[in-house]
Amino acid sequence: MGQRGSTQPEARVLLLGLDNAGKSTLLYKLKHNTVVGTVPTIGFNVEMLDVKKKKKNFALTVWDVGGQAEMRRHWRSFHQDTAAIVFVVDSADRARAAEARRELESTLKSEQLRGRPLVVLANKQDVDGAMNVSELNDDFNLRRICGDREWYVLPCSASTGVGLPEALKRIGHIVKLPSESSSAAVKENFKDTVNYIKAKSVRR
Ligand SMILES: Nc1nc2c(ncn2[C@@H]2O[C@H](COP(=O)(O)OP(=O)(O)OP(=O)(O)O)[C@@H](O)[C@H]2O)c(=O)[nH]1
Ligand SMILES: [Mg+2]
Repeated sequence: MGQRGSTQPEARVLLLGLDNAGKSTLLYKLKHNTVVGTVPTIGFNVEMLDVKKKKKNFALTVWDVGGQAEMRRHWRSFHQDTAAIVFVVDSADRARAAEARRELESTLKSEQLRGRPLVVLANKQDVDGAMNVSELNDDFNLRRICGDREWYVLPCSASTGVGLPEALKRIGHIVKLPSESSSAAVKENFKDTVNYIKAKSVRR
């Protein structure tokens, strides 16, 4: 049963990114379609968003965790039960792109996030000179750091709202609902077993 006492399925999404990337602005724009003045998040914000998948309604519980350096140490406490990761990048801040990439790369190494789908949002596209999606893709070397998980990079502006409907739709598509995750877990177990058998037979 969902947190709200309904039988509507729910999936948990983790919103991460450096401080000032625009995570909280994005969350409240999605929730209330308005730009609220934000302060750096100390701790986290959590909101539920209603989305549709295959004509069914479900709820995304979105956890927006503060991105300041001292907050990043706590990100791993939020990894458990995450159905999808959304990593927000300030595309206008080229000077911090390497720092953002390092944080994403280290996050993706988490065992609890293994195989979880990822959406990278190239935020602040309204700012002149912002990195576009293909620059970000190359700069972050996403193909390498994402491995075999499902991943996408999408442009957006949390301030203007451009790209947000597409981003939400994509997140809704990639999230595995509890019923779907159990079949994904079965497939994952199957893959592990096959790899184990292969490794054993090579050794002989
Ligand atoms: N121009 C522009 N500014 C944005 C955009 N999104 C967010 N901002 C601004 O960026 C600043 C930081 O936004 P936040 O949403 O507080 O950033 P955050 O990622 O939640 O930061 P932490 O809570 O410290 O991790 C604010 O001044 C926002 O108004 C955007 O798409 N375009
Ligand atoms: Mg914030």
